[in-house]
Amino acid sequence: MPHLDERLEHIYNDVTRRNAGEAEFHQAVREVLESLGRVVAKRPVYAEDALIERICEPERQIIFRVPWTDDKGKVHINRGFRVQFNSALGPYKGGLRFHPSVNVGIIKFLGFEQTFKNALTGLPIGGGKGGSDFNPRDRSDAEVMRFCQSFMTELSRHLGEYTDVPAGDIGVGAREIGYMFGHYKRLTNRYEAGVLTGKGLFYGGSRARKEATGYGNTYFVERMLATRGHSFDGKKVVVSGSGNVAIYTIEKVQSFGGVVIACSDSGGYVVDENGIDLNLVQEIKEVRRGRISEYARLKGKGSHYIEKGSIWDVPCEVAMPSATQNELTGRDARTLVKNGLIALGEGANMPCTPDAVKLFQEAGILFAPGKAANAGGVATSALEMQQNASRDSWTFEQTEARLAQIMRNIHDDCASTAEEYGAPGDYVLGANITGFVRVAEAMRAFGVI
Ligand code: NDP
Ligand code: 2IT
Repeated sequence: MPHLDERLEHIYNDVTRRNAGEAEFHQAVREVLESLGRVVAKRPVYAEDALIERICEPERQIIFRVPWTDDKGKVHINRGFRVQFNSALGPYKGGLRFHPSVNVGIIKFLGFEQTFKNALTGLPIGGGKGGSDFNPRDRSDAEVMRFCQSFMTELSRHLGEYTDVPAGDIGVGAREIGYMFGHYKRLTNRYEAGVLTGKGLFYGGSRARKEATGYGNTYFVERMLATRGHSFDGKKVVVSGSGNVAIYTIEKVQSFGGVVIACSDSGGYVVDENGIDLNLVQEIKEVRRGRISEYARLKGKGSHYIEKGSIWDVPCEVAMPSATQNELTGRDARTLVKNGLIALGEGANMPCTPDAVKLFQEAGILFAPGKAANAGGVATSALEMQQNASRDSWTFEQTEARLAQIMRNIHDDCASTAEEYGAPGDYVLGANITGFVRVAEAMRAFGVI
């Protein structure tokens, strides 16, 4: 592991000791601390008053029981989480993840990342994350509804448009947000549209929110490619996952002339040398909630499905991991570099392991970290909050134009910070320092809180 500045080493040791066993949280904190060495060297004031220690400690962590009844009348218990990480810049803001792997360490890593990501958007939102170890796969709509209602019965006590504003993440899309918003409204007897984002367009949702994360990552990578005179046009692109982020990444990359040749789900990956047929992916995954393995069977000629295995074995010039954390390892990075990778944009949160990131950077690959590259989703959530607060509704074009501008700004802010701190082209350093300084300055203004 790279060396930590001696002023920061004890912070990392304390985080690992006080959050024992939370490997993903340790990983996310470590990466930020590695970037902050240059900050405390240049501006020692940031090492004072336990400022960094406070930023590494969530403001509040809520864990609760979620009982619900399945269609056969059997009672199940899941665990619900909301980690309200940092509210220096605005109400806690961040998604809810429903996946069997969810635990407090995963929610904490996501909340920590979210704090810096949200700061990078330049919009007034703090950082938070939540979710449950509930598995929505193969559950009926009625079961998902009962689960969401039970989850919201407890979570509602902790939310509010000025307090904490959740949205979707893995396993939480428009269906779940609808059930949760309906239940919140009933419990509180308030039509508080700005309490959740990712809502349906008929009841306060924003146009382009659904598309925003994938579009945003594509805008970011396009601008990053341009720094070396490249574009998506004609490039072979691999996008992992086939959920919300992956689908709208594929759409935007294709519109920029890129050829997306593979996508995946947790069962395996599909390769289509003619370019992935997005309508078919949407039909299988969004409409039928099926498995990506069906793609090759339905498409036939030119496509094939590989069960398990690594999608990163597929040669490409641009990689856009959009499934989950640590899905791309050091081995995968070596393969990608050997196969001629030029650029990578993290659509998922922390999809590349630390050794993979190091390999990419040493090989001179353009590498966009998730907290910058996937910030378009939460940025558009903040635009949804703006529309709700002003009781307005913008056109798709208006909203997408704002999103594109925000992504350009994030790219340029990260690039100029990296340069200022003596590491041109290092978007990891640029993102971590830019996000950190914005949160740190607000916290310093508030005194010791
Ligand atoms: P979805 O639930 O819509 O899709 C998730 C996709 O990733 C599915 O294809 C799923 O496969 C796959 N996947 C999930 N877990 C695993 C796993 N353990 N191993 C392999 N594949 C897995 O989620 P999103 O598209 O919303 O989220 C994807 C990533 O993007 C996450 O890291 C999320 O935190 C991040 N993100 C999401 C934003 C948003 O606005 N939604 C914003 C910013 C980041 P399967 O169908 O088999 O489960
Ligand atoms: O990881 C993320 O940024 C999200 N899941 C979106 C959060 C949001 O509040 O829109």
